[in-house]
Amino acid sequence: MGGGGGAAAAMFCSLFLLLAQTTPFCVGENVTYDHRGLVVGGKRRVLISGSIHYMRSTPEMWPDLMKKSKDGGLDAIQTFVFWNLHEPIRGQYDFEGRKDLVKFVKLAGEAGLLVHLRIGPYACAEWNYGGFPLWLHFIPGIVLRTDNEPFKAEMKRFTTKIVDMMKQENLYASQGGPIILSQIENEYGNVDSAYGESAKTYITWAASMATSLDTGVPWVMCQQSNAPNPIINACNGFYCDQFSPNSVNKPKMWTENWSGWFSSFGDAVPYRPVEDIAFSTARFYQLGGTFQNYYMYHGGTNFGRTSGGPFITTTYDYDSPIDEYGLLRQPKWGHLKDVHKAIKLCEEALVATDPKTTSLGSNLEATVYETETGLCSAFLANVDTKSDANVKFNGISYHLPAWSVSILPDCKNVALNTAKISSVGTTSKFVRTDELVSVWSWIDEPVGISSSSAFTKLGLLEQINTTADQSDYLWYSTSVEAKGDQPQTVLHVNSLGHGIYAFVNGELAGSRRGSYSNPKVSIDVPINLVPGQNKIDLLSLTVGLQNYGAYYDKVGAGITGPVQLKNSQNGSIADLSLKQWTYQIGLRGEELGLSSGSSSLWASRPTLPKNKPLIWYKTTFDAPIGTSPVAIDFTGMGKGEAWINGQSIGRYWPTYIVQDNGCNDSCSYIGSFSPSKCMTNCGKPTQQFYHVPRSWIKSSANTLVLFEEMGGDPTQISFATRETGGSIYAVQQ
Ligand SMILES: *[C@@H]1O[C@H](CO)[C@@H](O)[C@H](O)[C@H]1NC(C)=O
Ligand SMILES: *[C@@H]1O[C@H](CO)[C@@H](O)[C@H](O)[C@H]1NC(C)=O
Ligand SMILES: *[C@@H]1O[C@H](CO)[C@@H](O)[C@H](O)[C@H]1NC(C)=O
Ligand SMILES: *[C@@H]1O[C@H](CO)[C@@H](O)[C@H](O)[C@H]1NC(C)=O
Ligand SMILES: *[C@H]1O[C@H](CO)[C@@H](O)[C@H](O)[C@H]1NC(C)=O
Repeated sequence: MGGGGGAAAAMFCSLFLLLAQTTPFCVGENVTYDHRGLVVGGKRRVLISGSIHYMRSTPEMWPDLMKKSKDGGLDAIQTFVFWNLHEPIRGQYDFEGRKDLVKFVKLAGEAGLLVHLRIGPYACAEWNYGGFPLWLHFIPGIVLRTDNEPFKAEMKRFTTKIVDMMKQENLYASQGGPIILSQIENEYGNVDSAYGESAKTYITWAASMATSLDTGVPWVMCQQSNAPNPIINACNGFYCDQFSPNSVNKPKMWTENWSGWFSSFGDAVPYRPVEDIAFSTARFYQLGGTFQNYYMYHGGTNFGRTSGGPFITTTYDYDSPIDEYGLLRQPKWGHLKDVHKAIKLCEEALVATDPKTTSLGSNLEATVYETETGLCSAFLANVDTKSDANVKFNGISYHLPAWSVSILPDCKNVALNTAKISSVGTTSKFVRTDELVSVWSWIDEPVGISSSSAFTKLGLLEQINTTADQSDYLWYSTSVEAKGDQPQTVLHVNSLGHGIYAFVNGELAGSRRGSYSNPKVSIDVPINLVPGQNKIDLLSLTVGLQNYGAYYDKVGAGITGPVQLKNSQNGSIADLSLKQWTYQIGLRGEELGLSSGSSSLWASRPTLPKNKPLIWYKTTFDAPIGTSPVAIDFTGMGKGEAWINGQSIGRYWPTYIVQDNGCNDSCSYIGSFSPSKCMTNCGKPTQQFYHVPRSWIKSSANTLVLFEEMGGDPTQISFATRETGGSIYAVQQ
C-alpha cells in the first residue's frame, strides 16, 4: 500500500490504543500463517474466537457483547456477511442500523478484539435462503454455487464490494485494522460431489478470485479438504481434534465449534453441557490446534423473516455462552473463560513447537509442547467415557475424571481440568412484568383474493418462484361447481410446504404444518359442498427458506399438487390441479402496511375476536420499567408475526408443542455429543418468549401489531424481563 494509506492505518492504530487500553496486534502488517498458526503482527498466535452475527442483535447491544466477549477471554469475533440483507434489490445496498458492518467491525477493534470476516457469500447459518438474495434465482441461466458464469459474476461483485468497503475504512490488519482473516464459500465440501466436475473448477476459481482481492490477510474455506493454496482449509463441528489441514504448511484451524445447536419450531431445544465444550476445546489445542471459534458465542435473534431452515425458530440462542438477550449464560461463560485463561498460559510453548503425544494407558494421553529453551506446557486427557483415572506424569500423580483434559502450563501444575467447574455465576430467568395490554383493536384479513394485483393462471404455481419471498403467504383460489346433493367429499391437497390453511366457502376446513425434518405437507379434509359454485381458497405459507444442502435453492415450496376432490372411498371425483387458479401474493394487511400501526383502518370495535383465524391485532403499551432485556410471552396466541413500533421481532408460534419424549434436563457431558443427546422443552412450546430489543421501545405509547393466522387470544399475552439471579416470579429458565 502507498505511504498515505500507511499513515491513515497508523492513526487508526493509535485510536485503537487509546480506546482499548490494550491493543491486540496493532501493526499494519500482513497476516500470514505457517504450520503452527496465524502470524499476526509478526508473531505466531494461539487464538480463541467466537461468532456473533451483527444482524442478530442491535447496534445498541454490540458494545456490551464485545466487552463480554473480551472479558470471556476471546481474541476474535467471527461473523458472516449476509448478502440478502445488504443487497435486497440487485444493485441497491443497505448498510444501515443492524446492517452496519463497518460499525460492528470498528467496535470489535475498539474492544481490543480481532475479526474473522466470513464473506461467503454463501453463509448457511440457519439464515433465510442461506444468505443469498432471492433475485439471484431469477437471473437467466444461473446455477448457484458452481462453475457458472452468471453466478460467479455476482459472487465476485458482492465479495469485492465488501472487501473494498473494509479496505476503505482501513479495517484489515494489513492496514492496522482488526480483520485478521476472511472466508470464501462455506462448507461446500459437504455437498460438492452433487455438483460434479464443476465443483472443482468453481473452488479453484473462488480461491483465486478471493486471493486476487489483495487483503493482506489469509482466507479460509471450511470443510473443504481440497482448498487450493494459499487458502487454509478449516474444520467445523462438535470436535475437531482429529482434523488435519491439507498441507503441512497450514495451521490447524477450527472455524465452528458448535457451542450448542439451533432449534426449530416443533422440535425439542438442544443444549450442550459446558464440560463437553471445554473438553473439545482443550483437546483441539492439545492436538496441535491454534485457532478455534465458538459457533455461536452469542447467537441472538432471527428478527423479521430472516430465519431459514425451514422452521428455524425466531430465537437463535444456540445455548451460547452469552444468551439471546445479551446476558451471561452461567456456568458456560465463566468456565470457558477459565479454559481460555489456562490455554493462554500455554501460548508461548504452543506456538514454538509441535506437540508430542504419548499414551498413559487405555484412553489416556499426555501431550507435551517442550522447547530446547525450556518452555514446557502439557495436556493430560482421559477420553474414556466410563472411568475416572489416576495417571503418573513426570513422576507426579494426577486425577483425571472421565472425558476430561487437565491443562498444565508449566508441565507440572494443573491450571484447570475441563470437568471441574470452579466459576460461579447465576443463570438468567424470565420474570413476568405488570405491564398490561388490555385495549386491542383489530382488522380482519379477508379469506381468499382481495387484492387488485391478483392474477390468474392455468395450473398450480410453485410458491418461491411466484412470491420471490416478498411474503410468507400465497393464496391459491378456485371454485368448483357441485350438482345437486353431493355425498361427503374429501379435499386432498399436496404441497412442498411449509403449511396450508384450506378454506371452503369462506370457512376454515382444515390446516396442516410441516417441520424442519419434513417440510412437505398434504391434507385430506372432509368438506361439504353446496349445490352450485363452491369457493376453495388455499393459503400456503413458508416458514423461512431452506439454507443448506446441494441445490437447496431449488427445493421449492407451495401447493404444486395434486389438488383433488375425492369421495369417501378415496375415489377421485375431480382433479383441480390443472384448473384455472387465481393467485394473490401476500396479505391485504401487508399491502396496506398494517404492521406500522398507523393505518386509519384501525379502530376499536365492540367484540374482540378470539381464536379466529386471519386477524390483525393492535395495542399500545408502556416499556417495562428498568433496563433489563424485554421479551413477550406469546402464550395464548397461535402462529403469526409481531411488530413493535413497526419493526418485526419475528415469527411467533407458541402452539407448536414439542413431542413429550427424548428430553433430559440433566444430560451427562460424558461421551460424544450430538444435538439429540441433550434436549429440553419436551411437551412445551419450542419457543414461548420472544426478544423485544430495548432500543426499539420508548417509555410509553409503544405500538404492538400482530398478524395471527390460526387463531389466538391476544389478551393472554404478557411481557417479561430477562433477569440475572432468579426470582420467585421466575416462570422459565
Ligand atoms: C501484503 O499483502 C498484499 C496484498 O496481498 C501484497 O500485495 C503485499 O505484497 C504484501 N506485503 C508483504 C510485505 O508481503
Ligand atoms: C422456478 O422457475 C424456474 C424457471 O421457470 C424453473 O426452472 C424451476 O424449476 C422453478 N422452481 C421450482 C421449485 O419449481
Ligand atoms: C386415501 O388415500 C390416501 C393416500 O392416497 C391415504 O393416505 C388415505 O389413508 C386414504 N384414505 C382412505 C379412507 O382410504
Ligand atoms: C438423563 O440423564 C441422566 C444423567 O446422564 C441419566 O442418568 C438418565 O438416565 C437420563 N434419562 C433419560 C430419560 O435419558
Ligand atoms: C467440535 O467439538 C466436538 C467435541 O469436542 C468434536 O467431537 C467435534 O468433532 C468438533 N467438531 C468438528 C467439526 O471437529
